[in-house]
Amino acid sequence: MILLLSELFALVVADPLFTICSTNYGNYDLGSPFENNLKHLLETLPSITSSTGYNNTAIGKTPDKVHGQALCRGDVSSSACQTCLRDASQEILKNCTSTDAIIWYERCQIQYSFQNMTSLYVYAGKYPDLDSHEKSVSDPVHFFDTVKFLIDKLSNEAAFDPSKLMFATGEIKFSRNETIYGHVQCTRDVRADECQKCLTSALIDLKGCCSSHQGGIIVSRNCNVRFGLYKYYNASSYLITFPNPKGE
Ligand SMILES: *[C@@H]1O[C@H](CO)[C@@H](O)[C@H](O)[C@H]1NC(C)=O
Ligand SMILES: *[C@@H]1O[C@H](CO)[C@@H](O)[C@H](O)[C@H]1NC(C)=O
Ligand SMILES: *[C@@H]1O[C@H](CO)[C@@H](O)[C@H](O)[C@H]1NC(C)=O
Ligand SMILES: *[C@@H]1O[C@H](CO)[C@@H](O)[C@H](O)[C@H]1NC(C)=O
Ligand SMILES: CC(=O)N[C@H]1CO[C@H](CO)[C@@H](O)[C@@H]1O
Repeated sequence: MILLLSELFALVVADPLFTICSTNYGNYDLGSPFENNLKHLLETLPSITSSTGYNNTAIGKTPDKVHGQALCRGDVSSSACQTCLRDASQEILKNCTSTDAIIWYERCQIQYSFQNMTSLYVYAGKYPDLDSHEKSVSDPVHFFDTVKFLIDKLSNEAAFDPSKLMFATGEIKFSRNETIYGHVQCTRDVRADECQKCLTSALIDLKGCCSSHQGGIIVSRNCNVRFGLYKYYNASSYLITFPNPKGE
């Protein structure tokens, strides 16, 4: 059983959760200066990002300038971060020929664009396929109330506690034998209020896809949210207690 779970986990880790090759701005030409700048950028991002888990940079001159941004999940070691970003770089280059694209993995994400995305803030949540494979819960209303309580608390922490670098994990007891684990994260180029707004929208999407499931993930350009019944992250997290229902 343990082997099966870890095999499943390894599979999940290796595949992208979701890819968007934007169809809004056209494609770059093969062999063009844009493509060369993009390749250079994707080679650079993993090494400049892995020690802090976040970076953004730009390479080249307008109109061939390419902006890029990379983020690793906050609990991921610098070597695992680098490995994930290298895979992501290769995959996005292979998979997309658009001038704007983003790819999410379980442990990291990379985006690039012809435009500076630091000044763009747009929420567009996506449900990875993984979500549909989660089992159902027997008491969805109470279950999702508990998830919401956890994610709201973590969202406040990630957005407004600067020491967290926009990443928070936590766990909450649901029943005698079930604990819900969760994390939230924003890209560090957004303001605290934008981070919170992004996570609020993601929580609404999470309810839409996954409120009756044992786990769920929402990814978007500037923030990600996830919960599940097992501890999928690699950080110590503290137990959050749900307020006494009679006191509500
Ligand atoms: C991004 O990378 C550059 C070049 O290595 C480095 O000087 C900068 O401090 C990094 N930024 C962050 C936020 O880590
Ligand atoms: C998880 O933490 C352990 C101990 O700190 C570390 O050796 C390992 O590389 C980490 N795994 C990931 C995926 O970061
Ligand atoms: C992108 O926009 C941000 C915010 O407006 C700015 O601070 C940053 O310098 C810009 N980056 C580049 C490479 O132009
Ligand atoms: C917890 O216990 C309930 C009822 O005893 C059972 O249906 C459920 O599968 C258990 N959950 C886990 C995660 O073991
Ligand atoms: C060119 C290419 O491989 N495109 C694929 C990129 O990934 C998305 C999402 O997995 C697919 O829908 C595309 O067909």
